[in-house]
Amino acid sequence: MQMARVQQFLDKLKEKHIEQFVMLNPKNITYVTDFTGDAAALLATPTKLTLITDGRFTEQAKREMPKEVAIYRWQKGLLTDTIKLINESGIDSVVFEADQLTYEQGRKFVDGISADVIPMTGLVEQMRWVKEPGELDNIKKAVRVADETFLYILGEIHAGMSEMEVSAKMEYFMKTHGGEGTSFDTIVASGIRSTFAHGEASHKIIEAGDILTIDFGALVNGYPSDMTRTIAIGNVDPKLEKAYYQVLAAEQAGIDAITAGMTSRELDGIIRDVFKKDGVEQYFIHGAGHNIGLDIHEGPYITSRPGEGDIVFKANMLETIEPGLYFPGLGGIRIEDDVLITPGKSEVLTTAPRRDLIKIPA
Ligand SMILES: [Mn+2]
Repeated sequence: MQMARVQQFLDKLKEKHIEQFVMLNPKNITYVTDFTGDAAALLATPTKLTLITDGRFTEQAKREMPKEVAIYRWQKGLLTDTIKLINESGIDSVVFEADQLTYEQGRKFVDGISADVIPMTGLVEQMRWVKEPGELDNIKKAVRVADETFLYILGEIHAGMSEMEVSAKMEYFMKTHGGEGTSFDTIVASGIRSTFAHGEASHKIIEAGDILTIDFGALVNGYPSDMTRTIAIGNVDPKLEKAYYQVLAAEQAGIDAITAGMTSRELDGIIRDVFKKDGVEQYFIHGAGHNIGLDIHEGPYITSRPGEGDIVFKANMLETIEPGLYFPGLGGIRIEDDVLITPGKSEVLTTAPRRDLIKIPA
């Protein structure tokens, strides 16, 4: 299967008339070659692929990559040897992933190469947008682990426990139930901390009357899931309880609408309109969702931003839909599910309960 991915990439180089391409984004390198280490560069011409890396990774690279990809162990430094190989190849122009280098590295790279140097971003990233069956299998497994983790943690959470204990228990569960890690540091934000849309677990003690947002995911074969649930510890402020159902309605509107052929902007509008009708749109302070793949956040994003908003969704993209409302000084609500786009009615992969605000007896 992986040789097909290599071929797809080489075809892309031919189609774009790229003489030589320097891949520096580790996830892009994983996508094309299956190599999962970091600290590497992939030098590609339409007929030859060379992975440049160091002694820590040569054995791993041999095992992971198709044998058609040559391995070059650098002597002086990753960037220095990459520049040397480019200069020795005698080509006239080289395209490189410009968003992967610091200013200093970029200057060294451009100054050191005798051929024309052309910065480019997004070529491989866009190849990654639509998921292949093997990728979808991994994401579905990662979603299943996250679903099980949520049901498990519901039985564990109680007032008096710290956010950190909740996240530690969840992460232990994920790693012992089919996950190899977490998609990102687990967010457990209780009470007033739930207004931090990305409040990673702290040592705060969860108390009766807290609203609690949990945003997490499991990693399976390098692919993540991403889910958010908000629950209550006993009775919470009625404004928050009301907001739960407003967020749920906005999310459901997005889930019902998302389909292949629609633009990101259209979907963004449908989700935001639910909040506008209720007059609460100013409390929705982040994006409405994103594609997931080797990176937890990938394009296309659900957005009305110029350019990005015009992107048309395709079947087998995997978008999260994750509206939220955050009231300063009070608390925040977010609900997030992973949705597989199809030409018809899209498929919600996550199954953890969300129809009613779950209240843990305090
Ligand atoms: Mn997300």
